Amino acid sequence: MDINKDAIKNCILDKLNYHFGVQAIDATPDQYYRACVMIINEILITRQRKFMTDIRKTEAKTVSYLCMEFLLGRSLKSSLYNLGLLDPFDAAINELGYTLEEIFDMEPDAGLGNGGLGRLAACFMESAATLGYSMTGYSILYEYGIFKQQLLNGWQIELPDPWLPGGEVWLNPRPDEACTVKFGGHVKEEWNDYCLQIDYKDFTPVLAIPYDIIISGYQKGRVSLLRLWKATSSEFDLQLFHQGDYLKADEKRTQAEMISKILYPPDHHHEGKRLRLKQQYFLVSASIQDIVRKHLVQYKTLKNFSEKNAIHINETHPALAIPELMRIFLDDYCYDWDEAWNIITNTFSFTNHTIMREALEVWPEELLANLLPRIYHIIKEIQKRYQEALCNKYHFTDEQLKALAIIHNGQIHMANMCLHACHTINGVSKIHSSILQKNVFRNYSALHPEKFYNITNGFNYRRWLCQANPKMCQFISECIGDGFHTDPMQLQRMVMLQDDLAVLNKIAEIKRENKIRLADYIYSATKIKVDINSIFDVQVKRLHEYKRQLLNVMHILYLYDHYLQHSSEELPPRTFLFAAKAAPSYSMAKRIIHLICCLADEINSNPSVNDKLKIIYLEDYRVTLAELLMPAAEISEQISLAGTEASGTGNMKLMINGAITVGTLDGANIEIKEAVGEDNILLFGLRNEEVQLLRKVGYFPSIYLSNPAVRNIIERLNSNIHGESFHDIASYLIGSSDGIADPYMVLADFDSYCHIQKEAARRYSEPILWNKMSLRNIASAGRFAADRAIKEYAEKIWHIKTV
Ligand code: DL6
Repeated sequence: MDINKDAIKNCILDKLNYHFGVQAIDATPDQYYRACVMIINEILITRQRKFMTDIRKTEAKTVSYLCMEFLLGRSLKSSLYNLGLLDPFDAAINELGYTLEEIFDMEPDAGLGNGGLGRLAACFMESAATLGYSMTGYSILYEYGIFKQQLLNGWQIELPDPWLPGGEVWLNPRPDEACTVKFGGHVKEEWNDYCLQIDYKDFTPVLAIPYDIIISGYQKGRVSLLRLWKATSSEFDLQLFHQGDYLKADEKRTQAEMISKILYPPDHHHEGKRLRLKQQYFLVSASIQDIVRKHLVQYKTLKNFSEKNAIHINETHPALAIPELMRIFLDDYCYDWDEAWNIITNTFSFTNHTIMREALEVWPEELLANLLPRIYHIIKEIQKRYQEALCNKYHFTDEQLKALAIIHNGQIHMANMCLHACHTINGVSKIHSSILQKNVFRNYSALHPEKFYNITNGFNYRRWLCQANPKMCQFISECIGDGFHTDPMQLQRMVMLQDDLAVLNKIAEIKRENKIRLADYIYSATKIKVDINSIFDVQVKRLHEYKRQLLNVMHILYLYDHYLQHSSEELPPRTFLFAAKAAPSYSMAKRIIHLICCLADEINSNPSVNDKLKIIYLEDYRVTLAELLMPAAEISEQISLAGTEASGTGNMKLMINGAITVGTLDGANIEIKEAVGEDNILLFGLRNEEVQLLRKVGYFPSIYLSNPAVRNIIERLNSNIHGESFHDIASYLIGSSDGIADPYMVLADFDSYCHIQKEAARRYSEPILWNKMSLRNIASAGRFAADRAIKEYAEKIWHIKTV
């Protein structure tokens, strides 16, 4: 097809006619959106076939990326961009009476993820396609993505997020490739002709149906495949139905479909825990069966399985993929244990994305044994052989053995299984990888240091700069040419222009336009007018104690007090922007949201300060909102306690859009500092070693009450913020009488944070200096491209080549 404006217009008219039965004049924007997606999808399907043929012909090794989350956001704009079709679609849609922006707004965000982990997975899919690696992502087709957040009187309310009406047009169902996942029941093992026969009875079958989303690479026609599994059951009890028990007649299907109902069901109760385990096994069993099936179609043998397949376990959630592949080799293909284990250990790799203990998953032995009896047997056997090998080889103490054990104290430790079975283990920034080796996984890394790598995260800059900030992208192209679209390191050439005033002014002008765009949105969402001349100071990320939104709040309280007392002092006005969701059962995080909202109400309604200070809490933080926020941000708040944030990728996206990081030496901030140089980042706070030392000697936050500013803030929290007392947060910060003190040491970093914020204000008052810093940040962001990260995974971990 010749893809020009007229051809596209005709295709749209055809889709409207044949799929929706309407003429152009009667079609709604939603129907136009769907028609456009159908056309793109057809192009992508053709490309996928072609790419698959190339992969098959070259017998290229494929990576399967198993992850509970893929936070895609919207896909229409990015697909058009990568296919080079934005302009002809824009022209065609304009002739039909709409703008492309109006059509883009019809698309719901595919919120199939929580935050960093899921967004990283989505970025990786695009990079792999752009670079021409064969990559399939596997996850679950959640009917509801992460909840929609509403703020009601400053309290977070969670509402369901039904993304499928509107999102389903991207899905290509492949029912012919469905498979069955088995839960519960009883297993009997028998040896028969030297082969272990497994008699698995009374299990509950769940049907896994694949739905594919095709993700386009930039130019060159290559794609990645994201295969999402929907759970269902074909069992229907006609007798019960005839008897009038309609609900029971369809109960098996309802039960099965619960598995793909929502992302991360709350697990603070037994049923929630069980459902999460079901989800994890459902994902890995369906995916591993699929990988094995595809392999056999092409190679007819499993002997070369690990030469042709890399399987990546992203965070511990998909760790059951290890015993599941063992199960298939042993039970379905009669492999002996050692042969199967050898293939397994050459196939799997594992990335850890957080050092928060709660994310290192542990399952009660009894739960796993009941729900997945055969998998439990296999895990026990893995554990038995592992412990024997450890005891034969090393003289370990019981403590050391315990630390490495896969099963211990009635619990199954998924991270330990990953360490043992995977050929490589990596963290996602230099500091995080080093903490994994020296601390979290120190016992294992002492045995196998050669397995550990670092691959610092990356992000899809074609989305977060080129598409989200098109004017900046256009301007960069005018300055250095457009080679940076495929070679991000070329951004560095911008440094040559750092003393060119016209360039600096243009960067400031684009930032201002982006601020106006955001201010319009803020006004439409909140009816609050923000000052375009104020510093847009942005903290957008999940709400978690370790990310220390509370430190930001303390500084705002400090400034507020300062302005009340020295109203004439000349500091640039500031707009503090927050956006964050709290996990539904995380009460402290919800309380912090409430505090920020109360403080916002108080400050925004106080005429004596609100020309200097504003706080905006934007509800329902999601990819589409981030795409509006990042290009308008001037200060990027990356203020986690050193040693707690694995990497962060928001820090990278803000940097490439010219925001200056105010940050601790944590996660990828450290590498951002290396990239931009100390003069172009505003660092503060304790270093990781100092945090560890303070922890060792004991953190006694009440000593910081000797600082009058801290005392004032604590008094303020205890007494009244917009009519409410936050004494619980005050005692959390200074440590309560029962000895529980803020583990993330907010008060310890408060002074140095205020100091660096003053410095930020000072530099902002010198526009040339500020704009130069901004340019240096844009220019130095190339090394954080996901393209670089994916190349490193491909070379160091997966050993795959471009097709
Ligand atoms: O690696 C991606 C991203 C990091 O940038 C963040 O620093 C880290 O917090 C995040 N981790 C998770 C953990 N998810 N679980 N479970 O999202 O990963």
